[in-house]
Amino acid sequence: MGIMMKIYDWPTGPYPARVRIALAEKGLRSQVEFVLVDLYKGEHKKPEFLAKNYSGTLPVLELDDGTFIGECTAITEYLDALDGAPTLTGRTPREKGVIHMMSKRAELELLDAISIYFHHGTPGLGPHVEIYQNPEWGFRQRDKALRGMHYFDGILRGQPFVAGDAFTMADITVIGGLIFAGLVNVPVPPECEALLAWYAAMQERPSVKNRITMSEPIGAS
Ligand code: GTS
Repeated sequence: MGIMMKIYDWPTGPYPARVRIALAEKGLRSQVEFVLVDLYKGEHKKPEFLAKNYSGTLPVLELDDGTFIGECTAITEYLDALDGAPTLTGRTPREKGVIHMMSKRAELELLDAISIYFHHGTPGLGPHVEIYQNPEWGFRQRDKALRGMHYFDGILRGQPFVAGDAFTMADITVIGGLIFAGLVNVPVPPECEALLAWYAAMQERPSVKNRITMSEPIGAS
């Protein structure tokens, strides 16, 4: 018995991956039902979905009281707070501040930049969904993401995780960025050795490794 939540999601998507990883880290998989929203059909831009999330993006969490929570950061904060023992978003004011900063920085400098590259510098989700594209903006954002990779490499040369000594939401956000970078063929530059080593270790974490298959019915083999 537990709270039943719905997550509107796209199983292989980099942003949905962030919430899938958080769910697994918190042991909440059994309390969630995944609802597929087809990005390539533009289902996330239809009025029915926009009523759930004005921004027209995935993932979205629906609580059993009908509340919708969009934004990976907000969803992760909610999930992490549920058991009263936060592990991903910080316990002390200092931890919370640093983790939030580094996660936001991972969005601004890496994940969101790669996402803009995908939507503007590549065919993205196709002509039905990408109604405005600005390739120059897209390529600039790809360059920004490459600079971001160097920034996080520098961080990881000095500490084991993105926000310090422990795995947190900030690591999950960088993982999302590198998943997206992999999908759009923007590899981590080979000189970013610390980032590459960290990412190799992250990919061995069960929450990261099993994130796509986790939406299969529990007990399915
Ligand atoms: N700021 C949002 C968040 O953090 O939740 C961004 C979410 C986002 O961009 N999600 C992607 C999306 O809905 C999903 S995926 O690309 O990772 O699968 N993209 C569709 C679109 O048209 O922007």
